[in-house]
Amino acid sequence: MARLVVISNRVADPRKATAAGGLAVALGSALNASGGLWFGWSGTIVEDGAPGEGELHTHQAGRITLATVDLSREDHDSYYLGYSNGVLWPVFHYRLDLADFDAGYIDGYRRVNQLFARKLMPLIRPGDILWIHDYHLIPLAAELRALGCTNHIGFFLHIPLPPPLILAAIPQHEWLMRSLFSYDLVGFQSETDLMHFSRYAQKEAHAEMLDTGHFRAFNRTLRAEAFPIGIDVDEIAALTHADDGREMFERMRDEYSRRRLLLGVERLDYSKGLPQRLKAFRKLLGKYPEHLNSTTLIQIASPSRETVGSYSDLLRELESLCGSINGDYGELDWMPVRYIHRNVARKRLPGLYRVAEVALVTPLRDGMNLVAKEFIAAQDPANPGVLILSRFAGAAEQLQEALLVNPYDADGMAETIHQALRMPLPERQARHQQLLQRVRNFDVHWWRNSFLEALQASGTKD
Ligand code: ADQ
Repeated sequence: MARLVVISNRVADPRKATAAGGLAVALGSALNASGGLWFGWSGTIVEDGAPGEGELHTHQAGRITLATVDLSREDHDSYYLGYSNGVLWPVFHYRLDLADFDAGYIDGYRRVNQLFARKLMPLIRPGDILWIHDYHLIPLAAELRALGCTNHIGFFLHIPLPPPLILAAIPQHEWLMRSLFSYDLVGFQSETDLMHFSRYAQKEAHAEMLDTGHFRAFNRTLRAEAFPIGIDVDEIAALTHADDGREMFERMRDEYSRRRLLLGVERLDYSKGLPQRLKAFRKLLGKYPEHLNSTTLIQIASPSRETVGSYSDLLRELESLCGSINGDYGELDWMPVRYIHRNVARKRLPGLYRVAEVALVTPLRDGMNLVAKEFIAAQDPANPGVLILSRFAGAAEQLQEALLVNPYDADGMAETIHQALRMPLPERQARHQQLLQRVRNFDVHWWRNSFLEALQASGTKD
């Protein structure tokens, strides 16, 4: 069995399972089986560090070697805050208006990818297979190839790939897309993302489409395919019944025994459609008075990237929207919106999912959205909640039995929430059964195994 090397911006210790999450656990089990290596940023910022330099730290976590590199303040700010989260994240989520095309960022992005390649190269052995994750590291394979790496290298993009004309707004789009051709396999979340790649490759890069899924350009051939990421269904089910999950469920059920609960859970991010959701909830209360004094929206938004300007603007907008809904509609004994700007411990989340009657997963754009899948896995099949899902989440391609909404349409979304709250039990059960089956069939183990099988089968075709 080939040794697996995983490279991602952040590295998690898979032994700390419940804190690390399903993805770390799934990758951890593949790394453990092959005695693998996980490489990435250490999380440490060296205030006066030299750009392009960083100390390498290695330690063992069971059979897995964790190797991490520190970043200088200048590299962190241009690579992570600047190019990754100020250019690629907004553009890939179709938000050209929020992109900050500061000319200095790209240098830091390239410098850190070169630093990672230099530090990683001596750790790679012949026959290793390399799996690189996400938009922070698009050019890493090209940098490794420049240093002579001939191993199989795969890339998975966790966020959406926009249509060619949006992508083309990035001044370095040609270089970025050319970098993808240093991989043997490129994986996307959805068929839509794959279609955007295919259109870009053929129109802008004049790639030749070979047999299904293979593209040839820049003297290299790569395979591109959709591998929708899944969750560890058994892990979520077990957390639902474990002490913390059960305690959360019982406490919330008792506290809100006279209320019907709607739930939103995400990182606080403009891609998640939070203001639009709150406006729809306000419409619901305005149009259907039967929900006054009876329905509560619990909105959990964990802090995220707070030093990026557009995120602090969003925080203020949300606080003001929640304040005005509560001020206009609240009663002494009923708050329509409970907004919590904090992280909820992973082991408690499933209990919260289970107590909610409706989950509102309504991003404006999302690569996949695992909250939607976790909500399904945490339900009681005998009395399941209803999933309201944005048609612009990657998950919507698979979860067709959810109530699909357009998050830009506040009136339509208010109607759908009303419909969800009135849905008869047999319909809820039938929809949930189909959704659970799909979430189970395409779980995180399926995702990991199918990507790695495809990567192993791909050859380096120069
Ligand atoms: P994210 O944008 O972070 O991930 P998502 O997939 O919804 O989005 O969440 C990832 C994990 O974070 C989930 O396991 C969820 O439980 C947890 N989480 C979210 N909010 C939380 C909160 N407030 N408290 C505690 N835990 C919380 C990116 C892409 C997604 C893609 C994933 C995986 O943006 O589209 O689905 O990667 O590929």
